[in-house]
Parts: sequence; structure tokens; C-alpha cells
Amino acid sequence: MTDPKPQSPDHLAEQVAAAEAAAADAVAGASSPAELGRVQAETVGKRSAFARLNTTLGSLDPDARRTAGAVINAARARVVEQIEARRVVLAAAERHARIEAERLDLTEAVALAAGGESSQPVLRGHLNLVTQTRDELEDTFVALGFAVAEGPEAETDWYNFEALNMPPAHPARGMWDTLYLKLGAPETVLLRTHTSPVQVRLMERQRPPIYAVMPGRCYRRDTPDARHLPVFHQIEGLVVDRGITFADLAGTIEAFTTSFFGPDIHSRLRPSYFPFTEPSGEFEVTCPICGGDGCRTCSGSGWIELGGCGMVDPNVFAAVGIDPDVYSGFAFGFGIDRLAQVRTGLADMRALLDNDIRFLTQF
Ligand code: FA5
Repeated sequence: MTDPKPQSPDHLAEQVAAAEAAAADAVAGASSPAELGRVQAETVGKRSAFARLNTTLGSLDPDARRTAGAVINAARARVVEQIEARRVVLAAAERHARIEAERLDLTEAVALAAGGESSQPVLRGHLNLVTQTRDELEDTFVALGFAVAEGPEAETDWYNFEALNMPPAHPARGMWDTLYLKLGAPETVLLRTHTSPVQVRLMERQRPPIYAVMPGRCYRRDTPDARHLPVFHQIEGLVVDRGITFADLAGTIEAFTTSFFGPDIHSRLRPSYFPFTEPSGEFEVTCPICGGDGCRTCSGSGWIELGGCGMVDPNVFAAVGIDPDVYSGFAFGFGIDRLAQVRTGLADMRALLDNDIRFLTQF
């Protein structure tokens, strides 16, 4: 369509006004940035009404041409401004629509649980079996009058070995395959191999009487298998007071055993060796799976080994400045994962780490 040639400045002004009004309507009617792009080409592009009006100016004398050109350009510039303003509005609307479309409605799952459209059950998470066991152990010992203490997992050689009566190169250090950290001088900082260093820290900061348990994570260069993990948990017990004897140790372990497992489970001690206790023992409990009759879990013996124990060695007291002529004490330590394994009849300890929902939901 070609516009008629302007007959006069007034006629041209009318045609410019009509083109501007039509362009304004088209811009206002564009409903997306893509559509606005097309409107822009039609209203201010090379084939627009403004472009066609410009081609008619050649018939005018120079002054009239300049004036008419300015009128056309001013109108076209106003339309361009409207297009830019509309583009901002449409882009914002488009972004908002996209966010709405991509929004994850988490309330939907709750609605389903509350008996919404489909009756799919929502699974509620819970603490891992090891954490449950740790909490239960803490409760049992607190009920027996023990406090709960903690210590760092990254330890110095002093706390993990030396203060526990194992000077450098002591052969007993080989009982624990140790993971050292690249920190300070070589082999001075490590991941604790047991919870026994917390005993030392506790005795340093608290004078006797001490009745405490110390649960926590331990690390060893152990290859994972059915009864070992490289990262596992222990709980340490420490009692330091006047007149503490081996009979107190045996009585405490028996009291803990019946309180934790019930009256049918008992404990017994066997001689052993630990550098930080003298005498030392290993304590065993009636196999909770077979009740002492003998089964695969206890290799037919009716007993399961839980951990080590003994009377605190005087050299350990010396390292923390407690007078062994005034005080005596006992300590014990056992594996929490091992205890959870024994109690639930779990064949392979690695299942504790597998994150298999079918396993986890059983506890
Ligand atoms: C100790 O670690 C001594 N600190 C225990 C102790 C404390 C003795 C106080 C005397 C006085 P042992 O290395 O035997 O001892 O470990 C104790 C228990 O930790 C084991 O019986 C076992 O239940 C658990 N345990 C040891 N290594 C692992 C492992 N790699 N994975 C899972 N449990 C383990």
C-alpha cells in the first residue's frame, strides 16, 4: 500500500499523526517480546509508513522538506520510545511467567500426605542406627551417674599415644594403623585412632572425682570388611576417684550390660594388654543373638567381645599430674558400630554406610 503524496504541510502532518497513532496501537497490542519485534519492523522499519512518507519529501522545496522531515522523524522517535518501554514490560512479564512455570511446589507432597489426590505415603527420615545406639548408650551411662565429654577428632601424637604411655617408637603403637595429617612436623598430627585421648584431655581439665563417658568418631587404616570400617565410633569410659578397684570396673561393666541389653545378658572379663591400663582386660557379653547357646555370630562360643578395659596405668596419671598414691581409676572403650551390629544381628557392618533405604527403614 502506498500513501498518497502530501499535498501540503497540513496534509503531511495528518498522515504522520495517523501513522503514529496506528503504530502506538500496534505497539500496545503486542503481547510478547517476539511479537513486539515484528511490530517494530512494521512500524519504524524500512517498509514502515514513516519510511514511505520520507520518500515523498523529494517533491517539496528545501525549506518545506527540512520541516516535514523533522515532523516525520520526531513522530518516529516517539514510536521507538514506546517500543522500548513496551519491551521492558513484556520481558519482565515473560521472565515472571517462566519462573512460575519452573517453580517447584513443595507443598504438593505435604498435600498428598494429608490425603490429597493420590494416597502415596511420605517417608519420614530418622537417625541412623549408629546414632540411635550412641544416644541410647549415653542415656544408659547418664542413668548410672556418668557425665558425657567430647574431644577433637584431629589429635596430636601426644594425646593419642605419648600421654597414654606410648613414647615414640613404642611397639604398642603398631596396634593401631594410624592416618597422619600433613600438618606441622611429620607424624605429629593424626586422626585419632581411638577415644582414649579424650581421657587425657578430661583429666587435664578436671580434677578427680571423674565419672565420664566419651563417645566419638575414630579413624584407622583398616580395610573395610564385615566387622571393620575405616571410620567408626567408640565410647570411652573413665572413672577416677579414691579407692577405685578392679571390682568396681567389673561391677560397672556388668551394671551397664544388664541395663543396656536386659537382665538375660551378662559380662565377663579376659586378660589382655593395653599400654595405658594395668592390668588390662577384654570384656565380652552374652551373645544377644543366641542368648549364650552358641551361633554363627559368636562363632559358637556364646560370648561376643565388645572392647578393652583396665585400671588406669600410673604413667598416664603422671602425664596429667594426678597423684597415683591418692587416686586410682579404671577405663574402658568399645565400638558403637560393633555393638549396633551385634545387637541387630547385622552380618556386614558396611551396610551401615550403604544408604540403602530398605536397610535403613528397618531401624
Ligand atoms: C582400643 O581402641 C582401646 N582404646 C580401648 C580401651 C579403652 C582399652 C580404655 C582400655 C582402656 P581396640 O583397638 O581393641 O581398643 O578397639 C576397641 C573396640 O573398637 C573394638 O573391640 C571394636 O569394637 C572397635 N573397633 C576397633 N576397630 C574398629 C574398626 N575398624 N571398625 C569398627 N569397630 C572397630
